[in-house]
Amino acid sequence: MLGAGLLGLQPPAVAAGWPLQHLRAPVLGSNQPAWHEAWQVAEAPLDGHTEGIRWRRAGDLLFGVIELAETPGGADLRTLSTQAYARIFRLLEAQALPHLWRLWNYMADINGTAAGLERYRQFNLGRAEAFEQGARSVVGRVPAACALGVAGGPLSVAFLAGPTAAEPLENPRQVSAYHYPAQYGPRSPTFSRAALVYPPGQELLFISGTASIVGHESVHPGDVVAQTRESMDNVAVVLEQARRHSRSGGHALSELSYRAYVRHAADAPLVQAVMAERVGAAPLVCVLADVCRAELLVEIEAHGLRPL
Ligand code: 3EB
Repeated sequence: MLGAGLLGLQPPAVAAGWPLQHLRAPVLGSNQPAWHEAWQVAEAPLDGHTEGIRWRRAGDLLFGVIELAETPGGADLRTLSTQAYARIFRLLEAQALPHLWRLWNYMADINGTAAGLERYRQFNLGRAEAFEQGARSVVGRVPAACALGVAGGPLSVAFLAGPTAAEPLENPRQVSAYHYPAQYGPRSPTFSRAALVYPPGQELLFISGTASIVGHESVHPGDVVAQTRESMDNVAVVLEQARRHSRSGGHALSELSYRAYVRHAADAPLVQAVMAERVGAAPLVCVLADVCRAELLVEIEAHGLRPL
């Protein structure tokens, strides 16, 4: 095991022997109360704990998790975001594995406002500042990611890094997130729409959290079915971009594994019905989470693995 994500409200029964990101959110529309997403490797792993990052390295793959609690009177979310990323960048330099492939960002109250700025926008500020302080580009060659709100708990950032640069992909139907106009906050989000990455002998496609956004605008406010369809239209277009760059023959919609973040628990059956229409019986887990724009009701991410 390189590392894992645990989805569900219950904390792990026993402490994991590997870095584990616990997404403290209810699983929806399933009789399984908890799900694991496990990243398995063939090589013997090396464990580390550096500056609060729990990490594991196997060969040239590195997975890690950092959780930073927000304490009363302590650092704000912008500062914590900068700290989390700065620590990750230092670890990657020390391990000589500079290339971030995928990030999973979770935080409490993502749509709440503090000191006049929405907390997601504070996170974007802190993240962009860390990329700049780490002499990393904030446009173009940036990792795939997601950023969601959960009911409480620390800022939690998990990452997968490797020895080669990820091939970033964008969506021609959408303005690149790193070029969103200033109406969405003082600093744009730092992520690509998808990334193709190459663990030994494999091609791994990460499709970032994908929402009902066309150009840079949210569409279908209040209509979760239309938002899910629009999100999947975006996923399909990103997948077509991936096919053009793929070295493995391309990934099919029905062969990916999906995660849907759903703002209102009651919407889960509607999201599941649209997903069944679009991806058939492909693996799907729905979790209750807040998307980073208040009008967005659903966000969908996916990954696929193919042998080379
Ligand atoms: C969007 O397209 C929806 O800030 O890392 C999706 C994926 C979204 C990643 C991030 C945000 C992020 O803008 C939100």
